[in-house]
Amino acid sequence: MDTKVGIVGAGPAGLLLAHLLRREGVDCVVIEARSRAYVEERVRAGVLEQGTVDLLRATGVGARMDKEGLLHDGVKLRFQDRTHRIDIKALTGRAVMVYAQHEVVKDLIAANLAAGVPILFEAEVTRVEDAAGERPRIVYKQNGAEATLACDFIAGCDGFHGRCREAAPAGFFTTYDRVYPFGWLGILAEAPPASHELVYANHERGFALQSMRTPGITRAYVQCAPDEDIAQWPDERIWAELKLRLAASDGEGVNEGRIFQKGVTAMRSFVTEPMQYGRLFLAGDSAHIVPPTGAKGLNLAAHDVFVLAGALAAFYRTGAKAKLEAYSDVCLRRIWRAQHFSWWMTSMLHKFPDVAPFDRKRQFAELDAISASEAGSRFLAENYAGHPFE
Ligand code: RFL
Ligand code: PHB
Repeated sequence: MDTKVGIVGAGPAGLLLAHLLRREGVDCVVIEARSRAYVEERVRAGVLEQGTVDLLRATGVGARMDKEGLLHDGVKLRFQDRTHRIDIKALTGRAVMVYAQHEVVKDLIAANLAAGVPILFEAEVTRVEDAAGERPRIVYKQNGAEATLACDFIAGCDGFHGRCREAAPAGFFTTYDRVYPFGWLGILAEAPPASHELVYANHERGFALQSMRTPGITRAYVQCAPDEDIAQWPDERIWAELKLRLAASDGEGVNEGRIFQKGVTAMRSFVTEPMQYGRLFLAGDSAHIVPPTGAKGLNLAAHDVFVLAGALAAFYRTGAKAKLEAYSDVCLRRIWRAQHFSWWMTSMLHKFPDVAPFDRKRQFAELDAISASEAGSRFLAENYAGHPFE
């Protein structure tokens, strides 16, 4: 089998890239290790930046998002028994959309299949061959048999644990990373969110976040150990902790309901440079990870493939390689700004183990400064809503 662009991974990065390439008339094939049902139900992100929303709308996959998603003009910071609302709309003219990542994935799978883009599910890529040559190959296993897809280009959209990065010789990529000494225990519950906007809380017992999926479903997280044993967290303990950490005399409290999903996520920052090796281009989590406090991961993946699709389309139209050669630099500038923002939000809002009293006081002073300063609040709002796609 052969194609122009072989895409490894049917997460948001791979599926959106396929969708954008198909619209440009560039043939591609997507190869995904998991089943369609698995990727369509995988619970992850929930907040789309303005730029991501605009891109989905402009390319014809925004209809269900506009119907079912929740537009948010602000977010709340809660600390030392008070709440400060960041008015994103007033400060930036922009907004964010609460719409689950797996709903975006469903919409993109449906659009790709309807347009005839092949997506091979339950096909695990075992290696990429000759990435630096003219005709690289993706080797994968499906139904117990090995098969090969020859391509002009390969897009490594296979997430943090994917295989594509290994296609470059050892030492080719430089990686930068930081592992945080905590994780998030996340839940989904049948309960209307007590606050209609997201609440990020820095509490003596640790960080907590109240988010949502629909007007009837609360998404919430509590800071925990990175390797937390979920068995130690019966539902009553989760609700008790959320109530304590999200409490404030000017707050809305927490609404309880049946918890139907629980999971623990470790937190890290990670960047691979450059994001290209020969004819292999990395995009999304395969190239970079951010801690979720800034809600940036999915949005960075969308921006990467927006740039990559434009560069590949230009190549097939005119043969010009300049945009492909600039791919890594264009993406990395936004990625590092998002790395800084995600690190900053994470550092400001979590309780670090064994934190010195001085640093705890400094954290609250920082939250106070951001809240009291229009410039400070605007900096947070601009980054949260996201800068326009270049
Ligand atoms: P994905 O989604 O991991 O998809 C990679 C796909 O590649 C497949 N794969 C392979 N396929 C074939 N052969 C192989 N050898 C393969 N190896 C892997 C995998 O099965 C998978 O389908 O990466 P992608 O597309 O780059 O998308 C990135 C996003 O998923 C991620 O950045 C976000 O979920 C991060 N994130 C958030 N991002 C936001 O923008 N806003 C948020 O509010 C937000 N909240 C979050 C988050 C991530 C979280 N977790 C669970 C890490 C909240 C959480 C709790
Ligand atoms: C979510 O709703 O899952 C969510 C929201 C905001 C974040 C991270 C996750 O920063």
